[in-house]
Amino acid sequence: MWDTLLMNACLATLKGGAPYGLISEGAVGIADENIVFAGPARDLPGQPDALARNVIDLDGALVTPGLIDCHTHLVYAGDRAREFEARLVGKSYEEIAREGGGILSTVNATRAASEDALVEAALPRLDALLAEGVTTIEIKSGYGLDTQTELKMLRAARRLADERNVRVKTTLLAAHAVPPEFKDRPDDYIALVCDEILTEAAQQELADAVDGFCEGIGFSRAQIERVFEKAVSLGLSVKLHAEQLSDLGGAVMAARYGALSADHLEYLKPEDAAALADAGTVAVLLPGAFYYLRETRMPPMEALREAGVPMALATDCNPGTSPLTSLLLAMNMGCTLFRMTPEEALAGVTRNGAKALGVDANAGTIETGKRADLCVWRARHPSELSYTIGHNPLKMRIFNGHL
Ligand code: DI6
Ligand code: FE
Repeated sequence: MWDTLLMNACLATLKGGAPYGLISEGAVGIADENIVFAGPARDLPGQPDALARNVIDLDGALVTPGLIDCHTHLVYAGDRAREFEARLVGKSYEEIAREGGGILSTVNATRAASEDALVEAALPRLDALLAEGVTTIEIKSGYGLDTQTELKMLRAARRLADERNVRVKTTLLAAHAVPPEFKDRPDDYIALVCDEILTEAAQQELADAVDGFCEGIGFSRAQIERVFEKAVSLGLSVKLHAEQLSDLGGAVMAARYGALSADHLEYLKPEDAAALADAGTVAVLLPGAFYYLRETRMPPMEALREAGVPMALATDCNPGTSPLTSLLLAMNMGCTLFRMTPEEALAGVTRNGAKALGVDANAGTIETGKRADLCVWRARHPSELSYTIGHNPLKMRIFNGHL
């Protein structure tokens, strides 16, 4: 006997040839934590009541994979509301960063906070995401910039998975900014990242991947390559904040390292999309940051599409450039600001989000054998998820087979 059988569902499986992998009059069977049947109800191997202990009639409601937010900086202390004010009277994000505000102001607050305080501060943000159906989230460090605080952030991120029903993937982003102690000595800081922070994080199994900020106000391509070399030698996958504010060729370099993803990409040259496609590197688009910084240059969407680069969408939830805790709003922004189709937006927070985290064997589509992470929506068609603003149609969230 299966545990649960969802009947009379409109399934957006995100798999197969039909748009959204749509199956109307669909059914999903769940046993333990896994999907054991997904398809048209007429293909069920028996009568519903004989198949499962708990049969639920969804009356045609939409079912999607559980949502995946594959790029967040969810764990941090403090806020940057005053910086928001400063930007509104004319200061740029880069100016604020160069004056020691920006990322470094969050670094000060995060260093001063206890691990418990970081968990407490992150929980309301996490809860907002879960309320919209997120079942897997990536969380980066990067506001510690010293060994102790980077590890504290990663431990806090891991603890969130004990506090709530959610899968957490952690990413070490020690190469986010140059800390004040290393002012004007970025290469010495990169040495600390490689020789100590990365090694410790790997040894304590606190990081699932390694990220960097390749940017004028971050690190050069050569500096990030040193971090990637070390990460690869420790068996960790890599990803990169690339081409957000300028083109330093970070995405192509990341692709050379077989990166899971290259993120932002507003300044990516159209001809560089092919390198991402060849490496299977996912383009993670972050319209929240684009919106919040009032950027005007769009990622090269047509080139990404033509090259066949898988596109994911995420909140980039962070205190400076994207204080956004709604993945549904990110989907709408992906459509309105980046001209994604609602189908691309949904694939971006499911199938391709899973690929960006290297968890596509277990998540991201509704398929037999995958974990039963599912959302049931008060909606009839998947385009509705991208269509509304500020409306949360989530009806039921199923995590690891549990309703
Ligand atoms: N790019 C971003 O958008 C965030 N980090 C990064 O490398 C911003 C982080 C912040 O401003 O706190
Ligand atoms: Fe980011």
